[in-house]
Amino acid sequence: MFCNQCEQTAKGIGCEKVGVCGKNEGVASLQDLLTHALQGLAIVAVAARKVGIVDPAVDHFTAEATFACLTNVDFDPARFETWIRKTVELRDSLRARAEGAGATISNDTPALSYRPAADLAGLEAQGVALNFIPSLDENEDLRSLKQITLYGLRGLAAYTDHAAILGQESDEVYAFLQQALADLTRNDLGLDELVALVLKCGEVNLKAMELLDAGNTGTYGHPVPTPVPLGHKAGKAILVSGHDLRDLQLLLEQTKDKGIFVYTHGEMLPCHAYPELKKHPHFYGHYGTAWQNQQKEFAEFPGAILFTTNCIQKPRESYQDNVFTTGLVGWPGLTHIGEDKDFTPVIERALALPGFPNDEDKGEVLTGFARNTVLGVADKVIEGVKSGAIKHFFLVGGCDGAKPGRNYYTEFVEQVPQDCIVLTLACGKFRFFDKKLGDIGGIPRLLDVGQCNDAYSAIQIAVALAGAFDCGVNDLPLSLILSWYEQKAVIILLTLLHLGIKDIRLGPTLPAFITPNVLNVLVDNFAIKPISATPQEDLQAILA
Ligand code: FS2
Ligand code: SF4
Repeated sequence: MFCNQCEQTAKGIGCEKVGVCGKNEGVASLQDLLTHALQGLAIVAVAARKVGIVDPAVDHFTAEATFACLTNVDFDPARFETWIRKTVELRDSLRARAEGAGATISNDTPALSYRPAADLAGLEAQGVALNFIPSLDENEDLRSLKQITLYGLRGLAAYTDHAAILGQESDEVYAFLQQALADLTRNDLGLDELVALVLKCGEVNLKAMELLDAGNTGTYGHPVPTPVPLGHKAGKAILVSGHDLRDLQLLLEQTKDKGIFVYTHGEMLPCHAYPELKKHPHFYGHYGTAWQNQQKEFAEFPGAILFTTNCIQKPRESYQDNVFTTGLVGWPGLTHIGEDKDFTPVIERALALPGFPNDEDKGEVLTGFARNTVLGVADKVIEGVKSGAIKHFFLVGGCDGAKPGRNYYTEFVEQVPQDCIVLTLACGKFRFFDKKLGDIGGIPRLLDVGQCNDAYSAIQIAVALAGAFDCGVNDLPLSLILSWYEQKAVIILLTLLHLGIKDIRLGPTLPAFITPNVLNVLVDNFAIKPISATPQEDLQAILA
């Protein structure tokens, strides 16, 4: 296996024997094989589009299966086998229809003629034989750009799938996903064309995130400022992790009047701010911090745990019977709740477990500062900047992870001067989410915009402020201090680059899949920079 798609990749180079995330060689090979098969399906889908055939089932399947290869989503070999076989079935049936309508599709890439082996061991051997990442391109800079594209596509597919679940889809997004997957099989694309493809990923992702924002706010209302308890109530308990709002909604409906309190974990925290979710009286509080602490935190949770998306880690024996998965997330041996979303097994498990013995007050945190709320007080914000009461905004957000260097983000927020405001989003916020930073003229100094899935909201805030000050986003007193871990962070970064946003500081380390030459392109065009050794250095440079 060779995988270097995430920030925790072994030795900062690549996972070659087993993933630091827990992915074994078999699953890594199956993910490579699935991606290869999806490229064959994508080439056929592109050809089919040209003769007027668009298949919504193929489109949504492509997004789902691409998302399944994102870090920490699915570790279950059996499901990858199902996806690989289905990909080839869809490819062959769509091909027959497209050719029947006049399309010409040659067999000039192995992805088009690929035939799955008879069993799982055979599939894994096929995946190993692909040598997928090294074979993307002989030239390491072109390979680097193809990897950025592929990982960006996995992030794009995640947002596309989330939006589709809430009924928001766009043919433009699906068509691009397929075209880009197909383009990655080509060996005639040069540096400039691949840089353009990378930026196009960012552009299309803006559309995907807009759709997701429309899905979330259209279904559940605009988030409103909401205090969220960090303690618990006496009683049975279910913890919901991941990112999926619909799963949470359905679970809240199915647990009504059952004497169970529902808690959020990790990226689900901002769900407390949606009117259509917060209206449930048994939707109580937030438990725990970011994904990388789950093995310790889940062991201490006295109820059932539902994982709706990434980031799952190997469940410890002490709590594995309490953990359930749904949607694309999976771990072999755990009970998976299927498309019927019947959460009865989760509820029964919660009722069988002890729950919390007593009420405990551990304070609260504020969430709900998505675009509607922040822009609702835009006049106050603008006045604060004009009067000098607000000197600067910092967007400190992105993914959390296990590296000790991530303390940088905690210290950064602690050291932000009193006349500055911190906007945050995604699970990186757990480095400082419970800090009491006070307010400036009634505007809290720490504003939680939402999940990584809500990056669109943060972009809209920046764009609206730039409009109000009649300047570009780069001219605002705003700096982006981002942390990355997986491929949703990659695609958000590409969207920011597409928007021409400069001077982004990125950490804790730069991606292993970016070569020095490709980094030079990014530095020259976008002045992107790694975070410094200490927050003091960066704060001084920014505020000078
Ligand atoms: Fe955090 Fe993990 Fe949200 Fe990422 S919970 S790192 O995949 O999606 O941010
Ligand atoms: Fe390694 Fe990350 Fe790939 Fe897992 S996803 S195998 S940790 S690079």
